Amino acid sequence: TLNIKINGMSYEVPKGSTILEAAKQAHIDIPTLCYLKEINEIGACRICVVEVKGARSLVASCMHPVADGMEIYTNTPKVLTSRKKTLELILSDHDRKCLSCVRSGNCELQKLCNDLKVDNELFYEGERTHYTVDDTSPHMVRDNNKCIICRRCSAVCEKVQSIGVIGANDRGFITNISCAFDMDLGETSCVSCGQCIAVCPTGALAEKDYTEEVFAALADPDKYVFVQTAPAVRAALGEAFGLPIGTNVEGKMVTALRRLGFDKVFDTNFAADLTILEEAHELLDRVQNNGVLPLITSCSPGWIKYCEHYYPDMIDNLSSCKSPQQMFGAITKTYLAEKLGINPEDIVMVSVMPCTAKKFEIGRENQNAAGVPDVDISITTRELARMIERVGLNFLSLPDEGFDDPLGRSTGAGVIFGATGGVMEAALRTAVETLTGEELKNLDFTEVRGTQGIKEATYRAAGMDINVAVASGLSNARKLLDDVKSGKANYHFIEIMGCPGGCVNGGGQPQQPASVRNFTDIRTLRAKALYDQDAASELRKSHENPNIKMLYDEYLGKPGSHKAHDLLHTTYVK
Ligand code: HC1
Repeated sequence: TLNIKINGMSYEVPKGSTILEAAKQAHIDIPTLCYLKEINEIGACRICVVEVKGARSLVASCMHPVADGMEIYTNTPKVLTSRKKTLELILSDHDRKCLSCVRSGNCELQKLCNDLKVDNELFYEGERTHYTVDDTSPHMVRDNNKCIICRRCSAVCEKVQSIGVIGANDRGFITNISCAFDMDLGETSCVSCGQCIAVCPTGALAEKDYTEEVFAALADPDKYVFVQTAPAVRAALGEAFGLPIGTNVEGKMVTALRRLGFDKVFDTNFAADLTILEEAHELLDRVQNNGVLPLITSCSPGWIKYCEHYYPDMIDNLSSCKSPQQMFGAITKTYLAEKLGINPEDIVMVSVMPCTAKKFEIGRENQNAAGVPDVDISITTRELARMIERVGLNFLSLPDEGFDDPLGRSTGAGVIFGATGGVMEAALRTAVETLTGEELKNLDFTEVRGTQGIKEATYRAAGMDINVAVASGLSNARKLLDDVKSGKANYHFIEIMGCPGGCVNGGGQPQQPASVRNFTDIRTLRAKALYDQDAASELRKSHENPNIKMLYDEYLGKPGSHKAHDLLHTTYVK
């Protein structure tokens, strides 16, 4: 450890800490803007400056390591004035329509301006840049008039997702974050993952908001409006209402949806169970009949688009299963519509997802089992939170209610889909029991749990070794696929999720500010909510879901049947 002084008080801090980290241990939150731990460590914005005795100028605390005997001052007039000036300069070229901004109330810039008493927004009023809003991609809107050029978005796009479709163009006053050759985002190979939105400190990046369309459907007396909620939504929606990260709010979420006016409140987890039956069947079929291996999961639409763009030679490895979101819509508009005696054209299927790429997925080809789109509107967790606020529902005091039957019933295997490794674990529970014909003693495949970017394991069943791997975050997917292609790795089954940590960390989840992200393992906390729900579930294997059994008995026949293929499987673009 090292001995240092902060604001005249002595502290012992670990060697290798930055000043920012050392101050955190001393209960001092130094403000940051551009800094994102391990993603954007560029020390550029100068909000986190502090005085260090003996240094010639103020230093950026996010990057500056502590040294033994260092004396640091975080709150001198010089420091506070410098931070305020930086903010005034940012505001001099910032669209200050805070009243109507989607981030009002959780904008990091707004909070800093309040905290640092920036009381004259026009201090450096003068020339302004003006940008056209880019709404060309299916999932998001980019408004550079609100961009502060912190570069968090481009760092996450390039380093975490290994895509890099956005970056700084031009220089000086007109520096702006945009695509190569000023192309629209919709023209690039952006995969719609929304990780850039999740890290944006302001309202410059936001999902395309479809809340008005949902309200309009709810108000239409001729429509049956059904909703499905993704596994990971329940683990994060509470954050939008101030609950601690990792609080499972499934019961309140269901109640809120019912009171918003949805005719049926269903659970995507049901379709996650259905996916497992189809995908486990596909895996065993490929293993036993010399099919293309490794089989790779297909639930994450950001990953699918990435594969189509960057690994077109591996398209045949993708599972032909539609994602649970799409299977859900397909079953609702065929099986359920027939059961209820309603016309699929009169159903509006809304999905609530932690994901922005799901907005893209609903418009893909070959996703219309009943001749109409399987899913009509996909909204994010954040949009649902806004709907709840708009109608004045007091979320925190709502009672807990349960999902509707029959598509609200699910198992613990379905809920863990929302965390990296969860689809693999759920599939193994079913595949191993199917292969051996025996009941598994231990349902926890702990080797594939956890937030590491790449995980590997080998399981022995019915005399054969099953090699599996799990990757989350697209740069990890790239590493794994390169190993597969070079012959360095040999797997039967791979799970890939586009977002690092899986859907719990999706681009549509409530945004946590960098002050939280830099010091909290958000993914692990949200994932724990799902694993706890699984552990507490009466049924933990997809093939034991009684309503899935009923669906096969009454309608689909067997997993992999002709009808199942017609309704639940899809194709990809090479
Ligand atoms: Fe996901 Fe999935 S787990 S993709 O991460 O397979 O979005 O939560 O809904 O479709 O079930 C997302 C989550 C989600 C699908 C399921």
